Amino acid sequence: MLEQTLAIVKPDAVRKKFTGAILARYEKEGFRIRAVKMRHLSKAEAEGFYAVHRERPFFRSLVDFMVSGPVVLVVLEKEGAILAHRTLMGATDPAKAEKDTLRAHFGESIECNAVHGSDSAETARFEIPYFFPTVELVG
Ligand code: YYY
Ligand code: MG
Repeated sequence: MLEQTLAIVKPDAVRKKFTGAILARYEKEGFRIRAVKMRHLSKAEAEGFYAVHRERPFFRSLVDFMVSGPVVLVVLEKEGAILAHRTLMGATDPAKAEKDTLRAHFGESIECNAVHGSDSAETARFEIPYFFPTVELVG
């Protein structure tokens, strides 16, 4: 099934100029980039985006990190995009991420792990419109 997923190039990867390499990898792996924009998230936006984690011990630090610099927000499309992107990202902790995954290549720590990806169809249905009103999805 043709699916869409939300990807975020996180502030650590943008700072290190990995945006181009990450977007190139998406195209190489057969994803179609349906929308892309660079934004510096507000604290409220980052808190709302990660609301499912608000009781977790890492929540404050995660929000501070996500607003520490610009991010690149991307809607990717492909057959089975959600799982395919999670596989391409690798484990949350870059030290445990499978070889040749984005987090293995570009992540530096469990917090500064280079990329975000929706983890289910339900999550994608929340995350995509959170940053992209339908009208911005072109092509
Ligand atoms: O979906 P994924 O990003 O792989 O991990 P989540 O468990 O949803 O956590 C979201 C985000 O929180 C993770 O990418 C980094 C951060 N985080 C953390 O800083 N420390 C942890 N122990 C777990 C997650
Ligand atoms: Mg997650």
